Amino acid sequence: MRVIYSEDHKFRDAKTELHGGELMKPFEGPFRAEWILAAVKEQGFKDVRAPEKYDLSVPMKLHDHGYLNFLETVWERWVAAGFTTEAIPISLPVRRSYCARPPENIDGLLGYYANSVETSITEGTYKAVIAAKDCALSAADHLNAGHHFVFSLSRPPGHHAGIDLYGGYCFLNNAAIAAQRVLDHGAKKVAILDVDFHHGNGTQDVTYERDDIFFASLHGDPMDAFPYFWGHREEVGKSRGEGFNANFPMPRNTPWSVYAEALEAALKRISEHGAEALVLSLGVDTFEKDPISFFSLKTEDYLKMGAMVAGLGIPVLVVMEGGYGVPEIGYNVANVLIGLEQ
Ligand code: Q9C
Ligand code: ZN
Repeated sequence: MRVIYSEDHKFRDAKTELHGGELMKPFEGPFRAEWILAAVKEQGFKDVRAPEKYDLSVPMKLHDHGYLNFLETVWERWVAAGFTTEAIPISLPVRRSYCARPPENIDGLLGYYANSVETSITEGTYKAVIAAKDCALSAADHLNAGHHFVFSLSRPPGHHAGIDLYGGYCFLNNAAIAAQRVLDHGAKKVAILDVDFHHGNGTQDVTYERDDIFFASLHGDPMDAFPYFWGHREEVGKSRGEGFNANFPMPRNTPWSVYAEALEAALKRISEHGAEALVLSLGVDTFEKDPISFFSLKTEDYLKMGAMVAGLGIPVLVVMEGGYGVPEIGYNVANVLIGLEQ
């Protein structure tokens, strides 16, 4: 298993996250990638490589071009408006508002492109976002070159990033970008399986009307869990994408025995789709000790998760999503990789 990793993730190091009515130290920070890198190396995954550099041509196939320009320029525009703190939106388009065009004012623009407001934007954010995208694309190129398993050990994560939306610690949809690269190399059908605790609303947004990318997400029931407004079972895709989206919401304290049944069902759907390759959006915030989530998976369960996914018998590109707070996140990730290779 090749690991793709860029030090540039460290440029995403926000000081603030709006949480419980206060600005706190963010759950998503550089320490996560450092813990994960140390654990996967310790567990024997020593082939760690830096990504190649890529332009925005693949992201431009998935994301809105105005949104990409916003990500690139938001910090300078925020500073030009006289602000010195991290950028947080205060006004968002909601039910019955007209968001037909992005406002010119930076304050309005932040809200226009946000799907939630805990994700403060900082000076270095864009640089790290670009590096994460490069990790995903490099990993895809390794898969395209014939490697059966590749791990993009990147941050910030991507699965909450929609066509023209950031939030949930995400900016560019790294998993969908990797899937697109595999399609561009000649695959006709791929799948993205999202096992992060949170519904992959961004990935669902980006793939919802497509029949070449099957998307399945296993997550905390949106009645009770972020992102709240996506992830119900009845969301099955639209127009030519109808039938190519599958959501598996689950309740509090879901243990491995229940989770494994949903995973089995999702894998069956992916097989039926005829996917030639899989992008695994791997969040380990399903762990029992995760500080912001409510499933009850244990460290050894991640071995079984990897083995079940490997049972598909197709190449797997693992993209890092969430998993917070505790050093075990590194061992949980390593266990998925070990399980895949068994
Ligand atoms: N204040 C990912 O796992 N809000 N994103 C949680 C804590 C946002 C999670 C509540 C959670 C985003 C990639
Ligand atoms: Zn998550």
